[in-house]
This record gives sequence, C-alpha cells and structure tokens, in this order.
Amino acid sequence: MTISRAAERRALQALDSFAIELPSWGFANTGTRFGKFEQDAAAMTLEDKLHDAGYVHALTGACPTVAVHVLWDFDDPADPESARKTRRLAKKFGVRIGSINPNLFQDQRYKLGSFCSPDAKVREAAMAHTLDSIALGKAVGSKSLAMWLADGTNYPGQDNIRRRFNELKTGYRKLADTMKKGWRGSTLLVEYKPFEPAFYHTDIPDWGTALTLCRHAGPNAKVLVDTGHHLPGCNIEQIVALLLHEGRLGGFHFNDRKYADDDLTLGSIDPYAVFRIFNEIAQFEHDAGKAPGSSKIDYMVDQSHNLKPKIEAMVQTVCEAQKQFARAHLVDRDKLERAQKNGDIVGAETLLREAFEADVSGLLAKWRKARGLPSDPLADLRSSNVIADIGKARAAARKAAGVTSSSSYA
Ligand code: PSV
Ligand code: MN
Repeated sequence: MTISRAAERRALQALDSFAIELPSWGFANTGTRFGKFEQDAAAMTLEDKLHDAGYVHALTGACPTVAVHVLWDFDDPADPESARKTRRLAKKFGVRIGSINPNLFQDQRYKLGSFCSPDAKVREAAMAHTLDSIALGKAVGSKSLAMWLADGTNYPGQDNIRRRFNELKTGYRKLADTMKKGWRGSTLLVEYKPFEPAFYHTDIPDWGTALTLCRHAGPNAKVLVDTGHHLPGCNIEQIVALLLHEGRLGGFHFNDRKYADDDLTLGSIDPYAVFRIFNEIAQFEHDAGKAPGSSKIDYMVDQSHNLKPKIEAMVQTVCEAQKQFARAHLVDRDKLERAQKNGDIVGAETLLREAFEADVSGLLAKWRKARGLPSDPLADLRSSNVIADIGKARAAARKAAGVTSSSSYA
C-alpha cells in the first residue's frame, strides 16, 4: 500500500497522543510456578524499576508513566513519606507514577478470596488495603486504580456465587464513591480473567461481569481489558467495540498469548489481533468525529515473561504497539464505509489488510526523528552495552549487599 499524505498525517497526529504505561513488575525477575531464571540486569528495587522504565521512555518517547504494584513496590503503602519519595524518584528518571495495583491475592488470608471471601474480617482487610492504595494513588499523583482479584472457587459447591457477587457490588461501589469524593478525575479500572488461580469459577471472569460491576459502581468505573485474559478464539476487538459503544472502555493490559495468560510480548503471536483492536478504536473516533488518537484510554503493558531481557522485551512491545496503532490509522474510513454499504466484503477486508501490511517504518522514523529519538529504538538498544552494563552494576550491588539471588529483594 502506498501511504497517502492524508493517511500519514492522521497516523502522525494519532501517534502524538499515544502513550503506553510500563509495569514496574515487568522489569523484575519473574517466573512461572515451576521456577525463575534470573537475569543480572533485572531490577531489584523500585528505584531500579523506575530507572529502567525511564530508559525505555527515553528511547521511545511513548511511556511517560509507570504502573506500580502496591505490595511489591512499597514497604508501607500507608506511609505518606514513602509516597512523596516515590513521586520524587519517578521524576528523577523522567517518568510519573501511573496506575496503582492493590495486591489482594498474595496474603495467606486470601485463600478463599478477598472482596468475596466468606469471612467478613478478610473482606474488611481487603477493603482497608484498597483504601490505603487509593490514598497512595492520590499522594503519588496517579489517576487510576487497577483492580484485579484472584477471587473464585476451585470446586462446585465451594461457595455461593451470588453472595460473592453481591459483596463485589457493594465493595466496588464504595471504592468508586471514595475515589469520586477524594481523588479528582481518577478512574476505577475493573479487570477480568476467565480462570487462574481459580479453576472452577472466577468472580470476575469476563467483560460482561466487569461491565455489570462498573454500572453498579458509578460512571468513574471502567473495564480494563488484559489481552491475555480470554479463552481461545475470543473476539477481543468485538469486546473493545462494545465497551467503546457503552462508554466503559477504561484501558488495556497489553501482552500476547498462545494458550492461556502467557504474558508474552505484544504481537509476538498474533500481530493482526493487535491491529484489529486499534482499528476498532480508530473507527470509533472517526464515527464520533473525534481527532485520531484522542480517546482517553489507559494503554498499559502487563507482561512478565521469564526469558527475554526485560528492557529489550519492553521496547519490543512498545514499538509493536506503535506500529499497529499507526497502521490502524491508515485505513481509509470513507472507502471502508462505501464497501460496507455495498456489501463488498472482499473490498472492505482488503482495506484493513492493506493497512495492516503497510510498511510504516519510515513514518515511525519521521515521528521519532522530530522528537530527537532513535529511528529504531530496539536496534539502538541492542547495539549499545546498556543492558550488560546495568547487569554488571546490579550483580556488583548484590554481591556487596551479600545477596545471592537477584529476586530476593525485588
Ligand atoms: C493477573 O493475571 C494480572 O493480569 C493482573 O493485572 C495483575 O495485577 C498482574 O497480572 C500481576 O502480574
Ligand atoms: Mn493484567
């Protein structure tokens, strides 16, 4: 496809407002339930994570914020001084703190659930931790609370499904109300996942349940679509289109999958699926007469695979997202509408395929050059010694501290 001047302008304009949030946990050593393979350059502290995220932002110019996981990143989430320190630290590395992720799945008391637990004391503890996370979010200057619960049951009959849902409804309503009153402009993001760790029923398994919860909670609650959280064959772009239609698409956790929640880098398995998601958003903006890329959607990465070097994997995902995002804005929407009206199925599909197959490397290089960024951030990173140098420095720091495992103080 030859990219027309109008299409290029659209894509460049859209790219200007396209920001992707990086997850602090994506820079630390993580693994599967079978074990961890550690990397010298993996981040050990929140300072390391913010440093690495700042480096990815400096290379790509597209990642101004970093998501934090409250228990993994803060010694005492309720301490206002630690919030202030974190805010300053992020600034030092050229980034800001983004979504706040409470941790409602690690503590022993959450064995039977958190907000849905049959034990009122556990439900109160879950609420208290989330309210602390809300206060933390406000103090660090964040704008969203990303809620994912591991709640569910493993066997039929284990608990009352409707009782559990009712607890969620009241709990999330209280969260949304608290945020509305005391944290201006913030959004409660409700994430769903079909299974794991629960293997019989999950309390928020799909977008319909998440949307229902949001409707009960209030207008500041929106659905968070983690691209790895669907059963095989699920049409994610349709979910995106419907959530946009309902005004409830809050954001994304980007990653790719082959089997289940595999947390692979974006588009590594199915890049066309990423394009199709962005295509629905671009179509929505066109239909609504909005500027390309102007929708308020929290684009976030949530990947934590085991083997690729962390910073490389992150740059790969960000560049892939920009590539598919730019391509989606190349589609000629007037021609597409004509083809659709005429029932020209092949013509309509070809318009999408041509945009998806377009070479946007020149367009992206132009956008980057205008911002003083490397035209190919991944190539730039790979030809430098940055990761090796970080690895040496962190290995030395661990040795000096007498720490044997690079994950032991993540
Ligand atoms: C759960 O699988 C999830 O997608 C949630 O977003 C968590 O916060 C994150 O992964 C933890 O890695
Ligand atoms: Mn997620």
